Amino acid sequence: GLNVAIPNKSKSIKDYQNVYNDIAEKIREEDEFDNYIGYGPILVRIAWHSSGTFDKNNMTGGSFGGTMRFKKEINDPSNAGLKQADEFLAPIYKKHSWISHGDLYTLAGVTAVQEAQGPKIPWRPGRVDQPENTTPENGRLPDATGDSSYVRNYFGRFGFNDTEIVALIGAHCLGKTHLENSGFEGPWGAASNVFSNEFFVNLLNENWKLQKNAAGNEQYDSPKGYMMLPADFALRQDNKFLKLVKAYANDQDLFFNDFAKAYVKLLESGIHFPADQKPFIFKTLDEQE
Ligand code: CCH
Repeated sequence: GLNVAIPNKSKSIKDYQNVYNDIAEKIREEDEFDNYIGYGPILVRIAWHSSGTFDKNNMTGGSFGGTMRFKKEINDPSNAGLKQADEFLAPIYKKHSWISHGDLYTLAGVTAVQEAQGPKIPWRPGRVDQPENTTPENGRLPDATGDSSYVRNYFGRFGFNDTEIVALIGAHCLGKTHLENSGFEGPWGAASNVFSNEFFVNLLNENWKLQKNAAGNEQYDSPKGYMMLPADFALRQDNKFLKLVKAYANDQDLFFNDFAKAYVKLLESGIHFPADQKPFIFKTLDEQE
């Protein structure tokens, strides 16, 4: 059934801003991770994958129960590489052990977007750790070889429309694919630790060539060394998706606005928040200096 958020009454925005700050400072300190991309992208990915198990048809999965902390979920082949995000967060959890895992994973994803110069992401606490037997089965995350109808159908499981789908995949401005994790290799652009509309600009403007990579999987490669997954390239191959790709390539503010709304919805999938629970908007480290 629908999970009802239970915000911790003894905690205020200050307590969560402290967790935010500890995550943000650790991102800054450990900037050498993944050849100086840093931990931001992998934290966005763990927030999305802990939410991306949601299925509105039977109201299971999602970020509420924090089940990414269990072996069965972190060892899902789709989550390859995310152990490093979990390990990054372990000392943060140790220091603030009053926080639930679902709140921690999603707050880390919010911190990472904001600290990478992305939009403000309003965030609400109240997820509650659930026992291991509530861990969703493996295989609920998307297949990177999918075409446009696969991608539209996949995100239909969350109730997302075309705008939300295209905006969310714009998070691929961050980070890279790793052959050893996913069987794909390379970054989507030049600034892998800056949140921007670069994914859409590159998707439209680069000279893409479908090639087999070292793992034998087909991916789109550009002369500048960028890549696109087949499921990314699908956004060019469908007229409704393409219209949105062009809009975001031309207008970063529009992308930031639509991304923030869709990301909040993703991170809150399957959770009912009390009507009077106002979201928190955190300050970046820069804004606090
Ligand atoms: Fe993604 N993503 N993603 N993705 N993703 C990968 C990496 C990142 C798909 C496949 C992959 C979203 C949607 C999709 C990030 C955020 C989001 C990788 C490489 C694959 C494969 C993993 C590796 O090799 O390490 C597919 C398919 C879809 C949908 O169709 C959404 C939605 C988000 C967030 C809102 C981020 C960030 C990364 C980079 C991680 C890193 O380690 O650098």
